[in-house]
Amino acid sequence: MQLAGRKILVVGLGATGVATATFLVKRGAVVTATDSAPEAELRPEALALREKGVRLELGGNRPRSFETADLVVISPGVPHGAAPLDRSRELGIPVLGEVELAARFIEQPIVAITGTNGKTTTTTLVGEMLRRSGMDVFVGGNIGTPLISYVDSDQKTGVVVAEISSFQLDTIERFRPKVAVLLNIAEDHLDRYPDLDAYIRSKGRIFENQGSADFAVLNGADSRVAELSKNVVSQKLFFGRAGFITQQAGAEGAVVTDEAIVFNTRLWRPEEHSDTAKTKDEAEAVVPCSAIKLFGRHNIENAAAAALAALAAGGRLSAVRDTLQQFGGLPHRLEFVAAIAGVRYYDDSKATNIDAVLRAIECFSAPVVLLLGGRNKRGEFRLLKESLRRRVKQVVLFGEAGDEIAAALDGAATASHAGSMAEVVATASRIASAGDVVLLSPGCASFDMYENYARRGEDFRRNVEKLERAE
Ligand code: UMA
Repeated sequence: MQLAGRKILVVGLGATGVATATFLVKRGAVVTATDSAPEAELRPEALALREKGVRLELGGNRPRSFETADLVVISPGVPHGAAPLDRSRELGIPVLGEVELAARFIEQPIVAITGTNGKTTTTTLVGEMLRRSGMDVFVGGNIGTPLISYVDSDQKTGVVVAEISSFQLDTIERFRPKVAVLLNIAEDHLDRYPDLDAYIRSKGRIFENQGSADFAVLNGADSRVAELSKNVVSQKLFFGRAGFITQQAGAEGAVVTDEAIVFNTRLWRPEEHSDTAKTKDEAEAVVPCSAIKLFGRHNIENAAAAALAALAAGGRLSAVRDTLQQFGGLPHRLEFVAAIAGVRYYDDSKATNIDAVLRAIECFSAPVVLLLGGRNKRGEFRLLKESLRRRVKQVVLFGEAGDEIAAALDGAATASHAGSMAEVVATASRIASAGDVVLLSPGCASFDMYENYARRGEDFRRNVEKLERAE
């Protein structure tokens, strides 16, 4: 792809825009970068682009820049249907996302992971499984480091493992992962998509450029994913919970039972360890749940998907097993914080949609005091009612959406309201008794009170630790 001398407009100056503009200007493009936020709100790295020769247009978009560029590259946070972008398209100016741009320069096989929940955990697992298999791996994308930074670094790894969001899929054209994983689809981001179908279509795009030599790892127990799988032409590997998985007869993949992941795939390659197979499980393609360190049933499903993806990408069985045995999870995802007076506190701040909250509640057999709230992404809180009645002792509501959630729950659980996180934690600790679980699984975005979900989780931890010290 020719970049030198081309007039390229970069839209959005967060992590993606900064990395994209840096890459393009180094390759000789004439780069203008624009952000709707004013200068005072941008990070120093964005402003430092001026010294690299990038023209900045801040605090709004100049329509003319969208009409005169040779190419427009947008960040995932910029809605791809925004008016100035439509104008560029009308004029025949290509509009690409950063992932599409990066992928055009990546020759290595890409393992791409998408889904509403579990993307980051699964991406991390796949990266680790391949690393332990002796492969040189780059892990990036929605997980944090933009793919374009990998291209820019001139680093050449054997494989690229990328977490890919629906926002990033909205602006692909030729992006073709060697292995594409779709973990699940639940209601999310309805503040950005016109309806759920549009979000589902976006997720399905991860497979659209694959061919018969590629692999698709699909959740066969998720009806939306199963439906999308009908149009997938690559080699399908299904995973999912026993009793729910609906796959074609003879389909390859992995079934998750209460006790284990049972694999049924030629990728298991028993010959790899036939001389060294120490246990019956190894010979029989079974990984017992007791050999998986991650907590929660949904994580066993993520583990199954990660194992299939890693094997499809050439990973070794022993590395898959070792990783599952040793990887205990990521911060702010059902992360154990402390046990105080017999009450266990968990930080699941990353749960920003209803499905993630349901998954979290299901992980505990003990009564749960659930902390819900933040900025609603048009989530349907009434869908929590049944689970709340069965498992939740009380809810503590906070943030912008507190009242709205109370109305949607309609008395399904006793609710208290609190303001700051300090009040939320203090209220929860008064309600909980020994044996209970206090679970921050807010079902909302954090932006009403925090910069991001991580800051919210850290504030929760700080307040729980204060409580611990006061004991
Ligand atoms: N902006 C505009 N015009 C707009 C909208 C935004 O100029 O219409 C500007 C904002 O003022 C801001 C910049 O764009 O300065 C932000 O761009 P961005 O939102 O794309 O943020 P980045 O920092 O580039 O981070 C993005 C992903 N963010 C989003 O998708 C919202 C990061 O995922 C990702 O790690 C990073 O690229 C690298 O690939 C975060 C995320 O929340 C973790 N993702 C969502 C999720 O996981 O649910 C999809």
